[in-house]
Amino acid sequence: MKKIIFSVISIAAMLGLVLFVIQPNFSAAQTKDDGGRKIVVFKVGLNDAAKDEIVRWVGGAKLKNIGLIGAEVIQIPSRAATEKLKTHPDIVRVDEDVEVFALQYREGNFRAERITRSSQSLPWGIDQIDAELVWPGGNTANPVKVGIIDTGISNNHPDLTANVKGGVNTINPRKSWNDDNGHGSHVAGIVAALNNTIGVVGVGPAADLYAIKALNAAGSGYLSDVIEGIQWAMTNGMQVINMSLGTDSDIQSFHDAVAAAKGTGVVVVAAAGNSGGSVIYPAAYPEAIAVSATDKNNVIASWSNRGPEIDLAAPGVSIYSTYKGTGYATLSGTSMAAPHVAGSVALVLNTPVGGYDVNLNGKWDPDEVQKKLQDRALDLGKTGFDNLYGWGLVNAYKAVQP
Ligand SMILES: [Ca+2]
Ligand SMILES: [Ca+2]
Ligand SMILES: [Ca+2]
Ligand SMILES: [Ca+2]
Repeated sequence: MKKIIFSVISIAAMLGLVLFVIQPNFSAAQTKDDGGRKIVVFKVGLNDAAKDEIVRWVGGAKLKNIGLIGAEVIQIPSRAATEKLKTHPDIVRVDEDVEVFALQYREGNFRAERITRSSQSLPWGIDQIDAELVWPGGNTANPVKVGIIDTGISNNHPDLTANVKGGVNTINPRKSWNDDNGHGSHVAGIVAALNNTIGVVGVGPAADLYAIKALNAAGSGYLSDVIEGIQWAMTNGMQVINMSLGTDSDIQSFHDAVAAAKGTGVVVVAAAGNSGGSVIYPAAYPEAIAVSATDKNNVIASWSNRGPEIDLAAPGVSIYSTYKGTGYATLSGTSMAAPHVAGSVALVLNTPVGGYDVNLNGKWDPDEVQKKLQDRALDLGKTGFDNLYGWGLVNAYKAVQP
């Protein structure tokens, strides 16, 4: 009798555990998995004809290939078709093609404050991380290639265009990578606005910028277009990728793409998010350098995301930089913090690797760059690593010293 009661309790306990584990995912699937765009990962080695046949089998329409992760983006007509697709033995996974967002912090009455100044000013963030102390030594991040995966970069900005060497529009490859929002141009200017007599100056004012337009005029886009942007960056020799964008959803395809980029030596920098909560994706992936946002007093912004995934902090409150067209604007967000780090990465890549060459291959690898930036950062908050500032405020000048 005792034994039977025990088994009943055990089974009940097991059922409870199973329900507990399954339920969160199940409810998420119910609300989101109703057809629409999916990132469909096929078994390795499957040929195109076989893939096409599977897509037809569920009444889907192929939108694009993402070879980097062995996937296709497919428009699926219904939830039932998605479930059917998942049962096919040649399908590894069906991921949601979630929406990703530019991480600009929008206050109550948000309006990009546009001011055009007659002479060049040194933005406070560039000064705070001591980038301006690096340039007199001859290091202006030239010709390090930095890919800005964002809303594009202005194609006619007098403070940017000499550094913009190319780009792509992954939303529609027949269309321009020109910025129709302003966010991407702002991020690009923080990395590498020109050191001349107008406007602003970036962290690495002679870095080569590449506009990878994956977000639309409203500052949002499909994850698949961002992943295609990562693929483009790898194919075109980017050394650094800045992603001032993110999503709350942890999608395996996104993680795989970021890991693949890092695996080929690309340094991936990402904004932590602006909800004041935990770090979002891709910043939360261990393969990305996650950046939180600080103000002029080196205090974390109340809205900056935080957590054990934060690697570094950088200026992100009231940052003046280039904007769409020929404009300038003051914006806030972890979107503005990440490019201070991406620019610092570009400066470090232009120095000898020296003692940081842990794997002794004679060149910088992403972990080595990150380690040096962390070692040379200004510790803030609690002594040593903490969840608000990571290893501290990035310092470009200290990071380029031997
Ligand atoms: Ca300074
Ligand atoms: Ca300038
Ligand atoms: Ca190395
Ligand atoms: Ca600290």
